[in-house]
Amino acid sequence: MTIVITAFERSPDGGKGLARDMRVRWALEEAGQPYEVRLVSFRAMKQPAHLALHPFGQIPTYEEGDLALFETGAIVLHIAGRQAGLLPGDAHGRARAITWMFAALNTIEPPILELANAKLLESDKPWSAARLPLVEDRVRERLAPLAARLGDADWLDGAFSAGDLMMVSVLLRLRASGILDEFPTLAAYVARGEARPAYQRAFAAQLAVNAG
Ligand SMILES: N[C@@H](CCC(=O)N[C@@H](CS)C(=O)NCC(=O)O)C(=O)O
Repeated sequence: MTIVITAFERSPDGGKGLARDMRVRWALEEAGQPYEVRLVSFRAMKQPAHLALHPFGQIPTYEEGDLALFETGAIVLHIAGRQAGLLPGDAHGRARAITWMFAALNTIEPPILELANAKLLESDKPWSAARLPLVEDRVRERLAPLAARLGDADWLDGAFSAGDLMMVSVLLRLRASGILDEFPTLAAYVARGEARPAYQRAFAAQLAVNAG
């Protein structure tokens, strides 16, 4: 059955891997699953046809036959659960990999999003300059224990898993801030993720949309 995901017709980052369809493309590439992409404009995302797929009018969505999903965590978990390679075979390893997916989305991503919002949406506010260092420190407070846990390992819990895919996807949005480079082992971890052939294929596909 054909898998169809949605992505930005015109991504704000020019298709450089920051829009969240990237993590779904990456998971599909890791799983060796072919997929098609339906591009949507910002206007179309808020129209009834797309809202029926995604109640919050966002991308990405995932359709496969009569199954329609939104939320990248749920989509990546669905993909990972059906193919070998993204989740360990043993039940405990699998549960730990899923825990890292939730940690990426619930613990690491929120302060990173807060930082992006502070820079993009609040820079003209009179209190912005005073608030920004506080927001940056909240990111560092999450990265320090993550770096401590990773130590000098390649991946968070043994072999590469959907937990690493999600963590790398979340962390790479930090690169432009310079904060990632304050944690060299995390910067190297992200680079390891980006070097994976499946990531490279997904990146090229996303870039091609915006280059056209
Ligand atoms: N929690 C959602 C977030 C989805 C999300 O924020 N998507 C962004 C693109 S990266 C979007 O559609 N932004 C446009 C908008 O919200 O209008 C997920 O992980 O899927």
